[in-house]
Amino acid sequence: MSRLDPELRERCINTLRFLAVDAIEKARSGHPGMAMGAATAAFVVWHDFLCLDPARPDWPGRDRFILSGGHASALLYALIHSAGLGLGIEDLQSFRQWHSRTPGHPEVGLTPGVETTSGPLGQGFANGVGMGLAARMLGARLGPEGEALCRHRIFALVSDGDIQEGISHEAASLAGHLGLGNLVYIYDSNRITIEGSTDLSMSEDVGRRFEALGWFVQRVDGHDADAVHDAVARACEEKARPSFIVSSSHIGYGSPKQDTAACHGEPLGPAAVAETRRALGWPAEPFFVPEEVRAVWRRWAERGRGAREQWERTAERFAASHPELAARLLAMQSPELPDDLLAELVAAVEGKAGATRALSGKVIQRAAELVPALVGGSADLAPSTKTRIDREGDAAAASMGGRNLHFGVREHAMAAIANGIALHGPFRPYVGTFLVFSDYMRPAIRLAAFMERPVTFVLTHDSFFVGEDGPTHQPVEHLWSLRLVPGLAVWRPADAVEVAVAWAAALETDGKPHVLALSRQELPALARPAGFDPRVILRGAYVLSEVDRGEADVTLVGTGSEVSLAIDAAGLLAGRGVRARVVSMPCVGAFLAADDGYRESVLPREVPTVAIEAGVTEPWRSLVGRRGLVIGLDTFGFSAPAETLRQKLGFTPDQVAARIEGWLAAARSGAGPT
Ligand SMILES: Cc1ncc(C[n+]2csc(CCOP(=O)(O)OP(=O)(O)O)c2C)c(N)n1
Ligand SMILES: [Mg+2]
Repeated sequence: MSRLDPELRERCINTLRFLAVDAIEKARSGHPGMAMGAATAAFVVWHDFLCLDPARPDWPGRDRFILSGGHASALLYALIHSAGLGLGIEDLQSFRQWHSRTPGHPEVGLTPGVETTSGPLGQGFANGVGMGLAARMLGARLGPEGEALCRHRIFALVSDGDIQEGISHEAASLAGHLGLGNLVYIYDSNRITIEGSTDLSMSEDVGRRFEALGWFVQRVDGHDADAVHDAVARACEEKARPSFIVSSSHIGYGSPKQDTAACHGEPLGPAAVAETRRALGWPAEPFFVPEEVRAVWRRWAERGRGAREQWERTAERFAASHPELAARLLAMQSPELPDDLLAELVAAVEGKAGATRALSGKVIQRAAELVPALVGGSADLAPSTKTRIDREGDAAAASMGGRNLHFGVREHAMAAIANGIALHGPFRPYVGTFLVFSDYMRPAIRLAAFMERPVTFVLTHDSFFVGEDGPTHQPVEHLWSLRLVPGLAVWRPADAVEVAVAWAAALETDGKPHVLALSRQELPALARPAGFDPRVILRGAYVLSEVDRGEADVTLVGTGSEVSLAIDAAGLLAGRGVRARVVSMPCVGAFLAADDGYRESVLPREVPTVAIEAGVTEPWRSLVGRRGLVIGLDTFGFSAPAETLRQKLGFTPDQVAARIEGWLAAARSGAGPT
């Protein structure tokens, strides 16, 4: 914590401002307004408080800084450059260009010093809550001495848009409830958004709202660096509540466009830039960094290095005095899993029939024993999603040692908080709700995929077989809609063995989120050939029952609850002289990624193919071909008992067999598909 001489400090702040402005001018694209208005607060947070070691940007004890209003990325890149975290001037000069490390919005993994991918407003806010939660949970596991290793803070700079988005309300409510005193959020309240003044759409007192949510709230002039410093210092002192600093600022500070939406999202233009330089007394040379400013940041980096070294000494002492706890910490930090994880999980449930949600619940118990980093919870649905770790307690304000999280009915925030937990490490989070409500989490699921974070989304009640709750609770388009997200593995297991393999895939794959779509209704345990290797399931699809090559009339592909239906229909077809192979396809994406030879062995081109899944049909065309048959549901569902729906919607073995028979006959007569 060290305050600079005011004149030098102003030069540091203006350096950030103009680096951002110049990057945006050169790119002819970007958002100068917030970058200029929030530069003071951002500088004070970084220089006076943020503890980082530029030589070790992944040091686990570092403070985290989140720019939730990711559109102000130029400001973050200017900070990262100044702080020596690994961006050169040439990176700032290629802002927003092809393959640059300075993309339009910050992307974690691409740019050193970027802690999360932000831009979809509100997400970064909620990620920070997940990071704060992870730090507290880790601290609680290390005992009073080890806890000192987890005292880092989560700083976030959030904008009007972040504050307006509902996800921030959810996340703030949970953070207040949990008393996450390690959060220090600065709200850049410039009262301008894209369409103009926030008066157009918002009239509440945001500070009072956060007070009501249990936050420690302060209000400052965001251009008074001393006031910002004092507020952040008080926020850092506050241990029991998250902190929220309403920092009133002027968007586009110092420019002729100050206080107007005109400077929100486009370059100022050369004339306005020149005028701003005159107004703030800044030299004309673009990308100018005064030597004394560089020296300030060098001293800052030294402080960070010292702090990191001290942390490492503490960690060593801790390891010596508490080898067991330290070993536990280490076990969590290295993503090492037991070699036989998959076999262990399979053994936990093999041969059992049941709803796949319930089988998943059993797998979770075993996984929790084998993977200490596994933590999870649901949006108030654990009794339905079966996501509770039975022998473990809760993570709550009073004690963060438990492994069960209660997110409340807050799916948006839950998913983004899980992303934050995964970003922070060392935990492997999972979250649960009904598949139909994945829509409430979709932005965060998408970001988990984009950020390549191993979050597991346990989504139960995966079809119209939900029954009486009716169409509002019956997913139809959701499976395919999730399969369309690049980099997201969507599993819909059919029985106990597939559930176990899906969980193993989720836990064994480090850089990928997984969806497990699970049934509410009971399903039988599938019969498999003797010597069947469950690892085959990892290929996404496999043959469950074969017919001699050249003899097959049709291949039936099922997923989840429709695999046993396919088997029953195949049995009926056999009685009518139709030889059907049956394929289970729990993960379409994994199957599509398999080699051609394997795919051909599972779905031979010359055999007509039928896909059966209780959901929309059209996307299955990519697998069954234009002339293939898809048995699914292209309307919303209905409120009625599941068995009635099975009949009415054509999902009995009889109905399925009859449709396939008719379709094959039509094909033979030339009237239909071949
Ligand atoms: C979820 C989401 N909706 C919309 C946008 C598009 N958008 C970018 S910035 C912004 C609002 C700008 O207001 P504010 O957050 O106050 O930023 P400032 O104008 O002060 O820079 C919007 C609507 C977005 N990035 N994310
Ligand atoms: Mg604003």
